[in-house]
Amino acid sequence: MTIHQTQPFDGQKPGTSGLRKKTQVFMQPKFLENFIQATFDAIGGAAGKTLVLGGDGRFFGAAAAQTILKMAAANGAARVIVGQGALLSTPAVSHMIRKRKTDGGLILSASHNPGGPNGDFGVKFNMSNGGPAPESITEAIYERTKTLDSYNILDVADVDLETLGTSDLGGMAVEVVDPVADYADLMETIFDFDAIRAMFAKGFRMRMDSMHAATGPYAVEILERRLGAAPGTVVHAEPLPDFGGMHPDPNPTWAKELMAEMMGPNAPDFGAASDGDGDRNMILGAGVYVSPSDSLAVIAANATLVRSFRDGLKGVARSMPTSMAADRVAQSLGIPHYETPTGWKFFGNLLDAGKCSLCGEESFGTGSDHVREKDGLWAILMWLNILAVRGETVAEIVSGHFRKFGRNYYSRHDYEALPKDVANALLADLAGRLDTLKGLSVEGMTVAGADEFSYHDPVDGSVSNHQGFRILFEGGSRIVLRLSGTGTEGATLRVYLEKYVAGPEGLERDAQEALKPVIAAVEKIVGIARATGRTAPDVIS
Ligand code: G16
Repeated sequence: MTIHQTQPFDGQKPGTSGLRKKTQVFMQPKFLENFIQATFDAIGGAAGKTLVLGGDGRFFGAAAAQTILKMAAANGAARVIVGQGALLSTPAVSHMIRKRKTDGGLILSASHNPGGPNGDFGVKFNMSNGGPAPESITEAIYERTKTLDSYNILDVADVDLETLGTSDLGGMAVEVVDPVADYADLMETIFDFDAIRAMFAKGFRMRMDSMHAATGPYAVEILERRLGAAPGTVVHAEPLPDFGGMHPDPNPTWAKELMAEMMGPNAPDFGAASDGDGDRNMILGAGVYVSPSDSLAVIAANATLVRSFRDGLKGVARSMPTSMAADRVAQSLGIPHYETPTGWKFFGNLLDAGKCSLCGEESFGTGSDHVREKDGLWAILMWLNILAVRGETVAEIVSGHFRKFGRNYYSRHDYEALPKDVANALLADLAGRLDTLKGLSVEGMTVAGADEFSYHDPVDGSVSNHQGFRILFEGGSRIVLRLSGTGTEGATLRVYLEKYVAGPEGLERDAQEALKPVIAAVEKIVGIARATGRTAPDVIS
């Protein structure tokens, strides 16, 4: 074992989902090593532990995996279970941690951020429950990065990660596993594969865009091999280090090809996309886009049609900026609903405590208690199972949902790469005026209240402050503003817009059109153009 002297790097503070930086930043000598040593130290050392290791196949992932294996061995770890070729989707890591009862796992991914030498890279630590490390651990990691003066690593040749089986690395077992099999088997226990297979056999057509990222091999195995979808159903199926130049973010802006096909003539019955590490999903029907918030609500309303939820949901949780559509379903089902800060880690306690079994976020994340991460393919299979049982189209199911529950028109407007001081000043200005907003009349709406969201975890009592600004209007419309915790350039301002329409009239409008007064109210109350000089968002989802 070699002990290397080092010095702390600034800015190794994990964000919404692990540490994300430009790939070049991660590739600086000792940058990755420092963060990994700090992580091992923060969890009480790696000695004697069994960990899972994998990632989304992005540039620098394979090299980083080698470094981490040599560091785990030098720190005395007992075993590392690693996906073949260092590939494992985020939900597959979560499942592997739980199935093999390991002490945790490391995921090498910057999720939906672009990859490659000029893209982004990231590292995330997950706990023994399979879920992202909570704030207490990420804070401990960050504190340790500030004082670190050495790290441990073996000075040995690289490990063969292509051949399945177990080898020895300085006394530590390295177990190379098939990344897909266990996860695909888990899906078979949750869903009615026979019903979905029968639907495909009758000619049901689907397009799955894996965006040259982690889900490709999983989607081909599950959809084409096990469920009998037509060969070629999965496109961009091969994981590539730079995602083939694609931006693996499954939303209408970045999944352009899929959007064009699904909105065009002769569209398939069902369309879906996933992100870099396979935890996000986008759902489409022929001619219809289902927003993530609506998808969560539809899944909640139809969950009992799926075998694993036959006895009902324990509760539903959503992140605060996610639309309130799922709350309406929970209320009608008479089950609890929870509102958490942005970040899948906040769902962990609720799931572990059995308080809820379905969670979702506006940021294209949906999942359940089968793992402790959001799970793109799980959400896609949930929809396929519901479609197979109901025998209706996506458009019919969504329209029927709106007729029953009303519609929460919803959109997110992102302003990317703003100067940090400009973004901070804008929000500080709003914070200073929050108390004065109540009663304000704007665009024909009246402000019912405004606050900064704080979360009190009902399981462990922890409090998370400063989780975004909310401006609520009478009648259920809402504006939420917060800064992204996953960007790697400047500050990304996210503006979440919502307007509730009870129906039966006005349920089938274009979302941007329906939200016009809310969008105008943002400018009047917050003044984004005034403060930033930007007159339009960079991404609308
Ligand atoms: C991560 C988190 C999500 C969060 C999303 C966006 O997703 O796991 O909980 O909603 O980032 O966060 P932000 O708005 O702070 O950028 P992923 O898929 O990037 O790991």
